[in-house]
Amino acid sequence: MSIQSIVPATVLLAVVTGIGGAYQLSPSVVPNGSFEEGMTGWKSSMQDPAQAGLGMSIDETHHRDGSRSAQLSLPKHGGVTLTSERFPVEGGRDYLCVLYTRSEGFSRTGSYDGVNAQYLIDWFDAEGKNMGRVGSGFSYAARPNWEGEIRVVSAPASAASAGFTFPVSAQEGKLPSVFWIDAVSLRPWELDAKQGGKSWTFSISDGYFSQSTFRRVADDTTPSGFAVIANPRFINKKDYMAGGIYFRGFPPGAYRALYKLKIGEKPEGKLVVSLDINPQMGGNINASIILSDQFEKPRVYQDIPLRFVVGPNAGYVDFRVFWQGEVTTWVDTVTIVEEEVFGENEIQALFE
Ligand SMILES: [Ca+2]
Repeated sequence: MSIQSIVPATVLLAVVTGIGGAYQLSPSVVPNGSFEEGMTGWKSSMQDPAQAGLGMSIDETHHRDGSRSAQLSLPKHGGVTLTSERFPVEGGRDYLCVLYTRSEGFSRTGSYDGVNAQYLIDWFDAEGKNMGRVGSGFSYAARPNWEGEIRVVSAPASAASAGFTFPVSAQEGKLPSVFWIDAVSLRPWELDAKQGGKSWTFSISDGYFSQSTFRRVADDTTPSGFAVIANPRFINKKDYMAGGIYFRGFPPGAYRALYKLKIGEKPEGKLVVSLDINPQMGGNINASIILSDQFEKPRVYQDIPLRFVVGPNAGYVDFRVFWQGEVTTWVDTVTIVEEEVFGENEIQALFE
């Protein structure tokens, strides 16, 4: 193991020791995620490269880990995109994504002022075909201190490799802006649900769905006797089959959402739903696209899991099911199972 892959591990060491070794954090699968080897494993591209000072460099002054970080500069308008090379991942596996950023310029008010930065993870199958993308936007306000982003991401079952993309752009930006990135990691996330952890169940037919598009129907196979149905024979619109839960009861910790879903038929490779978990503050903290192949059989409810980590200032959290318009789908409940509640040490190590 090289130095640069050891260094980011120290960030999470408190987590490993803080809860008696329940976490088994493997090394990150992102090559040179801390930019200690300069641009090895990364490439950048420019939009409107004629702008003086627009660009990407390795910064040895600012760093969250080691002695270097990636610096993306936007003097006026234009864009810079930093992209990692693709690295192998295991399909169907959960990964803990942690990365750190800081910024100058952007917006003085905190609302959008023409400058935008985000991170994206693309999944690819063995043939290199894009299997989907997850990610999130960063704060519009400048953040002079290094801040961590943390989320659990679930590699699609057919994923064989993945890559990070960080686009930073200024369309009508009033402030020259600089964005730094460091300690980008993706680690296999092994934590199992703890014994006796709390759980919360939301019955979607109680009203947590888009009622202008979908219907509550009787379903004797569910505990409540009701479910929400989406049938492409009658509905030609993609919409939220579940959402609006806005639950505030989570202490900072690791959780697993179980979406109880059923499909009417099992065609090959059809999009059924996309799932996402959205806190009030910050972008979504996990998302996944669910294909018909992921269901064992038609007409039987199955719990589709999606794991997530909640920080100290998440606000409410919403659990959504977005129907893709192709396969008859029922949703019964969303159940959230506690995996681990973080103590002060873990919160400090992961979020501060
Ligand atoms: Ca570094």
